Order: sequence, then C-alpha cells, then structure tokens
Amino acid sequence: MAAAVEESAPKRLKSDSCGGARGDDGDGETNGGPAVLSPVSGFKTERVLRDSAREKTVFVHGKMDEQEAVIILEKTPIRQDTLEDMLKASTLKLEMKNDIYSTYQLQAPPHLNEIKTTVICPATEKHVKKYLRQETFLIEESGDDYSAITLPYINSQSFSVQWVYNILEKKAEADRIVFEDPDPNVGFVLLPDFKWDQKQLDDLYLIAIAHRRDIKSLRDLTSDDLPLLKNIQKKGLEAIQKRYSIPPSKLRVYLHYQPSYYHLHVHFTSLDYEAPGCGVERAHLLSDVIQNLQADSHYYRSRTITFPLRADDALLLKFKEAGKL
Ligand code: M7G
Repeated sequence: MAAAVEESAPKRLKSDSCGGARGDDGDGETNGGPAVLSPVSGFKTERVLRDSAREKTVFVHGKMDEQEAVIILEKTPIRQDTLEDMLKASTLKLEMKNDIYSTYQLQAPPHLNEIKTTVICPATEKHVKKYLRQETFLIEESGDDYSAITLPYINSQSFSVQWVYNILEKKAEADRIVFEDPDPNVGFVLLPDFKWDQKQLDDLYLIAIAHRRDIKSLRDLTSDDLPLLKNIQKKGLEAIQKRYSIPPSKLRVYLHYQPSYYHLHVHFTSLDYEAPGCGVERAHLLSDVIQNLQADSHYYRSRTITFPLRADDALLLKFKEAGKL
C-alpha cells in the first residue's frame, strides 16, 4: 500500500503543434492549475512499443497533429489515504461467487482512478527506439574505446538536453524544484524525475542536475569533481530527508552509464523501489564513484566500463564495426 505525498496541483497544458504537449527541444512550461486540454485525445496509435501487465504500463508510438509522438500510460498505485473514499464511492460488478470467495470489477470514481501519462512530442526515432522492447547486449568499453567510438557517436547522435537547460534556467518545472544550490561549480538543482508522479513515497524518484555543463557523464569525472559530487550527495540527501522524511539509508543514489542525456545528473530513488535502470549493469552508486575517484583521479577515464545496449542502438553497430563485439 502506497504512503501518500502531499497533493500537488495538476498541470495546465499549453496548446502547440503537438496538441498541448512540449517536446524535448522546446521551451518548457511551469504552470499549475486544472488540466484544460487533452493533447492525447487526437493521438493516432501506430504501434505498441512495449507493455507490461505486471507494471501496468504501455508505451505507444503514434502521431499527434501529424507529428511523431510517444505516449507512456501507467496505472498509479492505490493510495492508503484515499482508500476509504474509493471503497465508499465505487460501484461493484460481481464476477463470481463461490463459498467465502467472490471477485468483482470495481469502478472507482475518476479522480481516484488516474493514469500517469507522459507525452513526448515531437518524438525522434531515438525516442521510439528507447522505449521499444529490445534484446540487449553487454558492451565492455575501455577508455580508448570511449575516445574512438563512443565520444564521436555521442557528439553526433545524443538526445537534446534542452529540457535540462530549461530546468537550470527556470524556464520549466521551476515550481517542482525541491532544492537548489546555485553555485556555478558545485551547485545543482534537485527535483522530481518525470517518472515519479509524487503521489506516494514508495516509488520516490528525484534527479539532481549539476549546474556545470561541461560534464557529459561518469567518463568525464576526475578527482577535481569530488567537491561537486560530495555536495550533491550531502545536500541532496539532506533536502530529501527534510522534505520527505526519508533517511539516507532508505535511498539509492546513483549515476547511469551510459546515460540517455549527456549532462551530469544523479538519480535518487527509494531503496524499496526497483527503478528502471537501477541494475548493476547500468547504475553506479554515487558513494562508490566518490571513493573510486578518491583512490584514483583517472579511474573513470581509464577503466573498462560495462553497460547494456539495445540490439538496434547505433552505438552497438559502431562497436560491432570496430570488431569489439
Ligand atoms: P538518464 O540516466 O540520462 O537516462 O536519466 P534514462 O532516461 O535512460 O534513465 C535521465 C533522467 O531524467 C531519467 O530518469 C528521466 O526519467 C528523467 N527525465 C527525462 N526528461 C526528458 C525529463 C524532464 O523533462 N523532466 C524531468 N523532471 N525529468 C526528466
């Protein structure tokens, strides 16, 4: 059963060429207030990229106003604080009854039956691939492989980080910021990841985004960056303890390698939540990263790092072409 988080106002959606949603590359929007437009009502489904009955999610590729779009629908957990209201206000349809056992279809009132919806529009081919269920392969990338294969690929192909700059410049999500240290060298912005609807703490997920724009990923870090990493660790944990009363011992704090977005950011997730991408093949605990850099300033520049790539990832092809797979 999910413990609740204080209610936050639903977002107002601005109308634009994607029927109300904003793409990765546009300006952000930060308005609160009631929802007024439904950008997904005109969505034309092309194909389901991935779905999971267990996670109650579906990732769909389609078109919105002639633009490529991806929508992600996710049934949200049942919340303890609204349970009583839900049981009182719902209608029940009996499915079967046998001795002491009976099953029903419960129809909850709409406000207690929300589906978290993420819209990416216009979506690029890379977004579509990111969400397509795919076979994955482990790559072992040496420091030299990074310079020769990965870095040129990142420079030519990576996702736009415009959404990150919008956050840092308060052009988007400013009202969602949980904590900010504005220092240009060691500062960062801490805010809810867009995977978290902030309705319950069980799946708490925040990201700390560094103000510095010159660090692409784990690979770039040296001991010179320790003050930044330690600052994110200390102040990020303090801010989460203060806002959500969750102690550091209940949080998983890590960096992804490879990340999807090449601007340094750190993931803070509830230890009890198996967040996508928290497995050993992709997540690097911030405390380990700090210790490794303390032991060897060039640890992440020189060591071989293992990570998964999807079958149709163009980077996988580059490693194949280089005879590395
Ligand atoms: P990542 O390790 O680069 O890639 O993490 P991943 O998406 O494969 O995990 C980037 C993180 O930023 C992810 O956890 C995303 O859910 C989150 N994220 C991505 N976008 C585009 C946004 C956004 O616009 N706002 C917020 N708050 N989080 C985002």
